Amino acid sequence: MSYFKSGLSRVALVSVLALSVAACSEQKADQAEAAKASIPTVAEAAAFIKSAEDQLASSEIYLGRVSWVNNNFITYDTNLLVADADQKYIELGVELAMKAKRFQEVEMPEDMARKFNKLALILTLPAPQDAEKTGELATIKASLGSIYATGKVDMEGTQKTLGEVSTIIASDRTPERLLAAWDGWRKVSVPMKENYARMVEIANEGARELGYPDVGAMWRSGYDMDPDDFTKEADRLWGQVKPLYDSLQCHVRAELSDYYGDRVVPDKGPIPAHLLGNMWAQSWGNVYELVKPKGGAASYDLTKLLKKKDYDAKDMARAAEGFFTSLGIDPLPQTFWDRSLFTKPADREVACHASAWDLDAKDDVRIKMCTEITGEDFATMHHEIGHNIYQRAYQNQSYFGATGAHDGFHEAIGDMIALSITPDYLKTTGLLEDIPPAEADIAILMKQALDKVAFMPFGLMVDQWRWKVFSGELTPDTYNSGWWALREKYQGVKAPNERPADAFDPGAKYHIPNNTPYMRYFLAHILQFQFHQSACEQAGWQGPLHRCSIYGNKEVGATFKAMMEMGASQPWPDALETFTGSRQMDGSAVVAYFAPLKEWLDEQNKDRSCGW
Ligand code: X8Z
Ligand code: ZN
Repeated sequence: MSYFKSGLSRVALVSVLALSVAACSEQKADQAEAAKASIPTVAEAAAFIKSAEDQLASSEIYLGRVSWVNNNFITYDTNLLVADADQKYIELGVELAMKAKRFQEVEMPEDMARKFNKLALILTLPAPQDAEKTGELATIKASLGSIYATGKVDMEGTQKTLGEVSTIIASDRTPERLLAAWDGWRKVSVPMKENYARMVEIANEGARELGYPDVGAMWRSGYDMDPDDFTKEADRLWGQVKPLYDSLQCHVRAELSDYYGDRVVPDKGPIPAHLLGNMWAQSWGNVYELVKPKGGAASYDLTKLLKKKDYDAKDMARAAEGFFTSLGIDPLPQTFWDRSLFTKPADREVACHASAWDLDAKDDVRIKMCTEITGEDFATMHHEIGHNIYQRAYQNQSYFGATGAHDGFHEAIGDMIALSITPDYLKTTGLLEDIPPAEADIAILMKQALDKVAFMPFGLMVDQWRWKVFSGELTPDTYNSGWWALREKYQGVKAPNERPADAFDPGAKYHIPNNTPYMRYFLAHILQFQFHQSACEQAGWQGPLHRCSIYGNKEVGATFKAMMEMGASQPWPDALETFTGSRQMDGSAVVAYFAPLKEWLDEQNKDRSCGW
């Protein structure tokens, strides 16, 4: 849905029209002249978009600071303040996008048309031009975010935080206790449902005023391609990695069935979601011990290594920063260290879900993370700092260019770096002493697949669900059943108990109440392997991809930086090409990375009946 045409494509369009109406009457020509007279000039369009950039930038910085305070200190008052700032920001975004329609017929340079198209997509959730509804939307948003962040589970006579019940899911092996933690957390989202439905209604009204069929269609329009083609593109990428996922699901199910018994995990059908080591069954690295290859050389346990060397949260952040600086990228500013939140404060409510912030569109970048000393959070630390590094890299782009090439790029930067955390690299940091031999490769790949491959269908299904919600295909009555239908279809995972009629299980996942689009993470899981493969090729690496680390490679750093500095100033295929030479997202790097594991899995699975 892009209605702003650059001079070039507009000329092409006009000439086609001219052919088909060759015999038009004089009267029509007069009308065309009149219409042309009311078209604003390019200079007016330029002035408008410049002023829009300035207004949005300052409104966004203000909203960012208020949100930062709210996220670090959740109270009745800061919820009100953030709703108020958000209402003003939404009003501004909608007003500018509506006014921009006046310039739709202007023939303008490519880069200006690109800015106009981005202006229409600036709000994740738009509102109609109605102050009351905009206020209602902003209030609901603040409330949903706060319910999620402050949610507690009544369990074993105490009130447990999400962090605490997540630790149970990660490490406990008693099905009853796992179920209590899993089910308990899903009580937190029950009260969200009605407000969520109202929010969808208001935002859809806003999307329609802007010219989109619904919010889902609007989200699919942010990828420099036709929104329908984007849906097909996501399916195509999933098709590339699905055989690998199917093999992994089959093996994990069989091993869990051996461990827990057929009564808890039948060796057919979907896997019950409470047994996979993660509250949302989105990554399965925490059940590695139950499903790892038997015998053979052992891998290493990053959590143990970090604890043995007494790492704290800031040490983990310094290690992540150190990887980027080894590539020739500038270190983070002192204010990052002074203003970030690295650990969960004991005395107040904060939003613990890890996030990276850019407070002034320049150097005031920060993270907010309730860091635990685990291998999982070591990777998340690289993920978050990757966001900050990207933000600083594109800081010299104009307002609309100062963002990720697309949102999947933003999520892939730090993850790609974390793929270079190999045994060799860990040895150079002093964390690991003995490098595991080649016989440990399947074990190393298994751990990685449990985190990364297991994630892919989850990454894909979250917005499949939301697209159906926004289009009206799912209604409040079918929100929950529709969610579980997709969980089963894509992940081969099922609810471990009968879900209550009032359940709103999607709301128990951060990105639903907080309205963060999720397809970005699926794309990032494809892109990070594509980036890694290309980086290793650039480095002249000859061995298996999972043993390749680009640590210290300034040549790779230079092309990586060149891609990051472009931000979104050009269509994303240009950015991708700058770093990888390719203009297409491609899942074949995932397949290549895990090829030895796939072969091993298929051997394990040969007498099992796979699928669900
Ligand atoms: O939300 C995140 C990051 C912040 S952008 C911690 N991730 C997704 C999730 O946790 O569900 C990273 C991987 C997927
Ligand atoms: Zn992220």
